[in-house]
Amino acid sequence: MDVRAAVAFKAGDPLSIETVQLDGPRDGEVLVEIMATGICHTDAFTLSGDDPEGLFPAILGHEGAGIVREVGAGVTSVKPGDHVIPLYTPECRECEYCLHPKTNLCQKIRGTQGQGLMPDGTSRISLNGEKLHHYMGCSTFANFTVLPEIAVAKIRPDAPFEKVCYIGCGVTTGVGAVVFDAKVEPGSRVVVFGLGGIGLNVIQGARMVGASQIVGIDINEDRRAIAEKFGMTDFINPKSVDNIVEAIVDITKGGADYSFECIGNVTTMRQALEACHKGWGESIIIGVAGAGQEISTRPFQLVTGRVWRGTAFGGARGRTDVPKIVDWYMDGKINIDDLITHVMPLDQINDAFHLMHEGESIRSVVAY
Ligand code: NAD
Ligand code: DAO
Ligand code: ZN
Ligand code: ZN
Repeated sequence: MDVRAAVAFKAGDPLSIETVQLDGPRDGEVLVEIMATGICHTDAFTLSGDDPEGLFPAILGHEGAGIVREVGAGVTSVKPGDHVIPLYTPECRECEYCLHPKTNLCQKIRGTQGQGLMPDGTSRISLNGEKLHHYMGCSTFANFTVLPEIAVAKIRPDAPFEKVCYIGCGVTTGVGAVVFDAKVEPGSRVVVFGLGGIGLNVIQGARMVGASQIVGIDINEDRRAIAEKFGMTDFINPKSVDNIVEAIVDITKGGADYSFECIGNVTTMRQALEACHKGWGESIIIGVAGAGQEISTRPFQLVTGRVWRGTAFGGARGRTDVPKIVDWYMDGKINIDDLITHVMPLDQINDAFHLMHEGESIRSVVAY
């Protein structure tokens, strides 16, 4: 079938709106009509060429929501008409990782997904006979896409697509990092580096679980007001202090119980660790640093009880946890509406990248 898509032909170029050809779902796959997609920093990271796994030409996008239109042979968990959110971290419920209680990193289709292919090793997308790569197993910058059954979360039908698409990455990554991975306790002092599309969700996750102090760190002063709305109690602009680690240790009266790095900068990753409380503070890396970059600290930071860890997709098991997060939104426990600052048609998708780079948007959403 013909599909409207934004194609990334090569790193650094704007996306190009094209009519591409999409093959139907094969065994264990589903055809989904994408109704809305968010544009995440990670799409920009890949488009920039900094992503070591980036493949071109490709259809990017991994933060979507839509409706199942057709299912391939053997599909049992969803049917045409079901509303779903695509999962770049699938949940097969049978691999060694899915059966392990300490990870959400299902490995069932990891190899082919990393090669921009469906699990049978082929692509469903082409343009004038030339193969296009899938992206993160999702490719939501197209009004239809094909996904493995294990990579869709069935959600309630009354949830608005142009809001809950954000649960496909940013909301789940931020809120989940607090709830599923760090397991922040009520009364905790939390520090969040980077108040963008991820960090603001860390803030609202911390508020939801009852953190007593939530310190936000950002070089963009404009982020202060929105972060306060989401639960931030204190703000520090690193440009306004001599030593950001000392400033955090001071304001938290000894250091963070939990810090979250939501920028992707190895310098702020070190600061986030060293701003943790001696003896028990945990620093969780969410940001994705550029290819080849490395983190460092004095090992004595860890010897004296600080913990350094990371999280992908907020530790969420997609098919199980994403429908719950949709419920949290529909029940008013989390706020998505105020984070979606721009909505646009597909043919204006390049504006979303511009707004992100200028720091003018929190989340832009394409509504098909
Ligand atoms: P964003 O661009 O919306 O937000 C980043 C924020 O950091 C901005 O507000 C910016 O002003 C601030 N910032 C930049 N440099 C800073 C500095 N030196 N000190 C303080 N603040 C600074 O990005 P986002 O969408 O929130 O994504 C954040 C990171 O999370 C990215 O690296 C992205 O790739 C990553 N990510 C990770 C996962 C995961 O599962 N681990 C999922 C999604 C995104
Ligand atoms: O299982 O080895 C693996 C890879 C899992 C990838 C998880 C994604 C990590 C976060 C990247 C940013 C997502 C938008
Ligand atoms: Zn993302
Ligand atoms: Zn699995």
